[in-house]
Amino acid sequence: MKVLLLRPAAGGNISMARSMPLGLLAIGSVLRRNGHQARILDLRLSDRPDDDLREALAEFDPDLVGIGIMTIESRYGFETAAQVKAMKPGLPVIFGGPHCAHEPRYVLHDPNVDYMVCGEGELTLLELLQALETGGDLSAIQGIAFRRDGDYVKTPGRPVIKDLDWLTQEYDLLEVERYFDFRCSMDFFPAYRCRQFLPIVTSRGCPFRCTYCHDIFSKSMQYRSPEVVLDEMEFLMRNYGIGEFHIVDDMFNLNMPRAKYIMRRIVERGMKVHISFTNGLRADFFDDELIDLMVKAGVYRMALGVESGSQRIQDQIKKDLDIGVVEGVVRKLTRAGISVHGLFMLGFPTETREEMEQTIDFACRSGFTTANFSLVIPNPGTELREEFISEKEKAEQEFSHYSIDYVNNNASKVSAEELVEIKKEAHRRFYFSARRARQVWQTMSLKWLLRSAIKTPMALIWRNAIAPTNAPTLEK
Ligand code: B12
Ligand code: SF4
Repeated sequence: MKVLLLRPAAGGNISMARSMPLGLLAIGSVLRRNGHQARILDLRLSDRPDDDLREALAEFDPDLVGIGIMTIESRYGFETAAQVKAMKPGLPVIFGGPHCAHEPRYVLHDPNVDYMVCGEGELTLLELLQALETGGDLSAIQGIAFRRDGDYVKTPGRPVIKDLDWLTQEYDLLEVERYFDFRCSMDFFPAYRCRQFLPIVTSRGCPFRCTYCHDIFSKSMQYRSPEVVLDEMEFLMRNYGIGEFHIVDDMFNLNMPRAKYIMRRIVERGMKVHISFTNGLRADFFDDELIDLMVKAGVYRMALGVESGSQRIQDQIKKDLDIGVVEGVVRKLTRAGISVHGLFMLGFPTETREEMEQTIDFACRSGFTTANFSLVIPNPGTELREEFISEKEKAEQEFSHYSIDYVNNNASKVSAEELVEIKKEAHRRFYFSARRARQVWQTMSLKWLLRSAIKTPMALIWRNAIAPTNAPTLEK
C-alpha cells in the first residue's frame, strides 16, 4: 500500500516546535521494510502547506494517509484531515501520536478521521494496513480504535516493543537537511555547537510515575543496544555531516552503567561530536564518573527536569525527586563546563502563589545556566488530568484551545491572568540578573554566545518575559 505520513502545518503558530518527526520516521521505515511505500510530508516546514499537500496527494496518490499529533497540535491535525478528505474524498485517514494514546472520542468524534492508532505505532499500523488490504477483522488488531454502528470500538492495548534494535531508521524518507535550523531544535535556546544537528532516541519508556506525563512507551525501559546506537550516529556523521546529537530519551541516565558505557564508547570510537540532552535528565542519577565521561564524549548541554521548588507539589506530582540534590548536581555540571537548562512548571492543581514563588526562587538560586517555566497542560491520559480536571471539562472531547501559550483548564489556586503574570515574572527574575549573565559567560563559549545572542534568545526573552500580548489566558 502507499502511505502518506503527515505532520500537520502549525498554522503559522511560532510556538510550535518543528523537530524532526521521529515517530513518523520510525513508522515509515518499518512500513517500507515490509513492502509498503511510505512518504513523509512535514507540513510544519512548508511555506505553502496547502499546495504541498495537494501536490503530494496528486503525485504520490496514496491509498491511505496517517497523521501524527501531540495534543497541542490536535486542531491542526483535524484541519489537515479535513483538507485531505476535501481533496480526496474516501481516502482513509489514520491518526496516531501522543494525543491518540488513550480515549477514542478525543479523536474519532471528527468524521474526517477513520482510525486511531493508540500508542506505539510500528506494528499496529502494519497490521492495520494488512487488515484493510485483505478485509481482515479490525477488532483482532491490538492498539487501535474505530467507529462501528455509531459507537467507538477500542481494542485491547498492544504490549510495547521490547527489542528496539530492528527499528532501523531509514533517514532518506526525510529531507534531513531541512532540519538543520534552530526552529527544528529540541532545545529551548539555540544552543547548538554545530549547525548539522539531529535528534536521536536510544531508549523508550520510563519507570517513574509523574502525574503530568505520558505512558506511551510503558513504565518499563526498552533499550537499544549501545553499539547499534553508536553505529547509527556514525552513519549520520558520515552520510549527512552530522556533528551534534540531541538525545531525547525520557530516561537516559536511569541506567547509569549503560549511560557511562555509551559515553565511554563514543570516546573510544574517536567520534568527534557535540551532545545535548534537550529533553531532560533526572538530577538524581549522576556521579562524578558519569559527568567526567559525558564531558569527554562531547556533552556540552543538558536539561534537568525539576518542575517545582515546593516539596508539597513535588509529592503531589509524584516526581519522586529529592530536590535537595539538584543544586549540588547543577554546580558539578556547570563546573565541568556543561551548560544546564532547568525545566520548571507553573500552575499545578492546588498550587498557590507562594509555591510558585518557591519554584522561581529555587530556579534562580540553583545555578542553572538557562531555564524555562512552562504552564501545566493536563494532557489526556495523564493522572493529573484524571484527578483534578472537573467532570464537565473531562466530558469535552475537543482540545483545540490547548497550547503552550495558554492557561489550559486552570486548577491552581491563582487566576489564569495571575498565572500568566507569574510566568512572565519567573522569566524576568531568572534572566535579568548580573549573576545569570556571569553564569552564562562562564559556561558557554564566546562563539556560542555571539551566535545565539544575535538570534533567538532575545526573541524568546521578549516573548516570555516582556511582550504584553504573549500568553493570552483562556480559562474555561
Ligand atoms: C522530542 C520531544 C519534544 C521536542 C519536540 C516536540 C515537537 N513539536 O515535535 C520538544 C523538546 C520541543 C518538546 C516540547 C514539548 N513537548 Co514534547 N516530547 C518529546 C519527546 C521526549 C520525544 C518525542 C519523540 O520523538 N519520540 C520518539 C517517537 C518514536 O515517538 P512518537 O513521536 O510518540 O511516535 C510513536 C507513537 O506516538 C506513534 N505515532 C506517532 N505519530 C504517528 C502517526 C501515525 C499515523 C501513527 C499510526 C502512529 C504514530 O508511533 C510512533 C512510533 O511508535 C516526547 C516523549 C516521548 N518519549 O516520546 C515528548 C512529548 C511528545 N512532549 C510532550 C509535551 C506535552 C510537550 C510540550 C507541550 C511541553 C510543554 N508544556 O512545553 C512541548 C511543546 C513543544 C512545542 N512547542 O511544539 C508530550 C505530549 C503529550 C500529548 N498528549 O501531546 C510528550 C509525549 C511527553 C510528555 N511529557 O507527556 N517535546
Ligand atoms: S516526567 Fe520524566 S521522569 Fe517523570 S514519568 Fe515522565 S519521563 Fe519519567
